Amino acid sequence: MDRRDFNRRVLLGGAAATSLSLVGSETAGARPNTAAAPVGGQVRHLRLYAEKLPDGRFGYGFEKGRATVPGPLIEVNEGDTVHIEFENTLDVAASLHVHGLDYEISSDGTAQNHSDVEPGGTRTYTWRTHAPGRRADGTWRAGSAGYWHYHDHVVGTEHGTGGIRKGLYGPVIVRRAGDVLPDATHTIVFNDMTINNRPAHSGPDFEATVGDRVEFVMITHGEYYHTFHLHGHRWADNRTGMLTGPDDPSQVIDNKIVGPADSFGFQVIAGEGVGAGAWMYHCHVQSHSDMGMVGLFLVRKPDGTIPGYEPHHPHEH
Ligand SMILES: [Cu+2]
Repeated sequence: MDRRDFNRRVLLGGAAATSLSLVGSETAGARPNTAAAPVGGQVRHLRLYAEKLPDGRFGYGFEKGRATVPGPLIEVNEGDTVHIEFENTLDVAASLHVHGLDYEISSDGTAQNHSDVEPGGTRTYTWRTHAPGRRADGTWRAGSAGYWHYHDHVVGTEHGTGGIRKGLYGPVIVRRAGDVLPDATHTIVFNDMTINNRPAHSGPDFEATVGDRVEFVMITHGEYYHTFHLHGHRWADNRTGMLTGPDDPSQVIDNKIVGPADSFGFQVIAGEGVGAGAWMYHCHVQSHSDMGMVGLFLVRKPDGTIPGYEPHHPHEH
């Protein structure tokens, strides 16, 4: 997702997001590395559709006929409330179930409590978020900020096993006021033995220019445990993927074990200290990478070239 899509995505959040979209446009051309998430508290309205794609996959989309796998990024700030008017255009019941955010049982997205949606039906799901703070009993309550995700919970089985398998999943980012905003955000989902339900050895590949601040949201679904590895770049194993300062004890890593329904995210400066290149990311379980769980982080020089890179031909492996 590039900055243009970022603005579009933010605008989809409604009028409440205007100030954030202005940040993006005002800094276009300059590097918006220091753009930061605002204080939350907005009420946003989204529409989301579940659709069957021409190739048989299922996807979520903000507009009819525009569903994707993974579904679109839903990005909010701590304190925001999101009302999602969900329309199910599939010929089977489907739903929307989110991880990490606050929702009442009526927005759980399960058949058990009748919060799923029949074919052709519509339902509004409400997600709330909160900033961290001290409880009345003195203990500390975590805020909602984090890299989370949503998925179907009813297609195929009462756990949405068939819906997830076909592609009904997507990313959610809840930002804390002051969090650094990236130039671009990309979503990588290890789902069974695929990445984003794509054929083996076919990416997805993501492009950037040296110096871009690039954010990755990494989600896992399906039957297997994997390890996520990115070449040439590292991140901190904490909420944001960034160290808060010289004394932050978070471990810095370039490889992380992940299992079904896990999610995490991080930002890197493309090519920092290492330069342009076709940097692999892949599952590091050897048989999995050999079977095609691999894609490229294509980091270009300012002149647009990528040293040593010859575009690969996905089906000739
Ligand atoms: Cu794997």
